[in-house]
Amino acid sequence: MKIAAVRVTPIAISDPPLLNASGVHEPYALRSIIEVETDNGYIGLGETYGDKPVLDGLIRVKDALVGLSPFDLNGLWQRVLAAGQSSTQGIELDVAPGSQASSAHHKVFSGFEVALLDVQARSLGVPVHELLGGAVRRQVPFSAYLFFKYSSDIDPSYRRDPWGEVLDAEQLVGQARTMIERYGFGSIKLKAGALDPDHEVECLKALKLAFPDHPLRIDPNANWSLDTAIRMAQRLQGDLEYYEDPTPGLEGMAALHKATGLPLATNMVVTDMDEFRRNVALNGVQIVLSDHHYWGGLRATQVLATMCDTFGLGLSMHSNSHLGISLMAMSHLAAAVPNLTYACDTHYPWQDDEVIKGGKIAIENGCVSVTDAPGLGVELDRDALGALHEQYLRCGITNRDDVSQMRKFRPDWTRVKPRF
Ligand code: GKR
Ligand code: MG
Repeated sequence: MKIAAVRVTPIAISDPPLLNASGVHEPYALRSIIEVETDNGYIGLGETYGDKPVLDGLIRVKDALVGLSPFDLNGLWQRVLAAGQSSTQGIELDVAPGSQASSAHHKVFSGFEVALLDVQARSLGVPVHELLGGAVRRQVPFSAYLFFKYSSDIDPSYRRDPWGEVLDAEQLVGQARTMIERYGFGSIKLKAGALDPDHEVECLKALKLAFPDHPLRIDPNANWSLDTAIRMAQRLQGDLEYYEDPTPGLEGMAALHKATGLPLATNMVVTDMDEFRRNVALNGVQIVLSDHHYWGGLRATQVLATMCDTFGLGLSMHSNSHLGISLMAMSHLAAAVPNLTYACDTHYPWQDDEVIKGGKIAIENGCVSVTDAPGLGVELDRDALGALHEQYLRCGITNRDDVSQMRKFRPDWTRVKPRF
């Protein structure tokens, strides 16, 4: 079996005005959809970032894969290296983690690796989790990922969303209630770093009161100074499952852990093995949020999991805006990693668009189920792919830029971190 054709299609998916440390989400988030077709008729699917450097990298590699065996993942890595890498200029390093040059190859490799694993599994008639060593869980838990947000009425370019404005505690508890009623999530993550820290902590406390049995996490994306992060930690003691990226830098996180003893988590300061090594030396964070999209694929993330196990670190999973192919890749991976004991992050409830047949994947009791269907278990809806590609061409966005988007609403907004 050889690869006969590879297609990479950039798409734009509608996205609500979610607030974060950098600014606000644009009306569209970008993804790349990858199809790897073999000479005997199998098609494997992958999904990854759609920002220009990653898209360019995928396009540079794709034709070099023709003729390769889909089982030859080392051959894939050699071709990715041979194609060189794109500049990350213009990319928002803060909100698109793993954007540093060291992960450029890993991101391109990962997009194709998932598609090749999907082909391998389909040709063998087994699910992807079986290729990864077998599922230790069939139901993969995700957390309710809450955001402060503007109403979609703020600008006609946003698709109208039913979530409304969420800026205070009552509105946030309402958002959590809807998410939990709809999807059954058993834990909650609050994206913070957007509003005044004392106000965000008040909101978290309101969540604690409303959902006393749900483990809570807060993630200010390094937008709090060390002093602010320590002060908020004093207010948060006892409320948190973990404290995610409150303050910048590994050294800052190490100082925070030393001062507070709170379990710290990150998807910002441990994004490759070099940072992993430094983190072990510093005891900066105790929980690493994995993400196969920038750690170099499903198998590389299993290596990360082994490293976490070896060094006594916890393992969770990070997310950016994404669709169902990514969700299933995340779920097959999480199903096959025994020490991934925290509920994973996902932006999936925030996305209405979908690119797979049958529409949105079900999240029930807070979990995505993995089955024994071959491969990732999802098929591409070509009409939807075409429409979302048209949307990409129409929207004109080629790189995520939450800072410039925020300036439309607050002209004095600047790129500064930590802001508080
Ligand atoms: O979508 O605004 C967002 C998030 O802030 C995202 O960009 C982060 O990468 O979800 C992520 C996180 O956990 O830091
Ligand atoms: Mg985070």
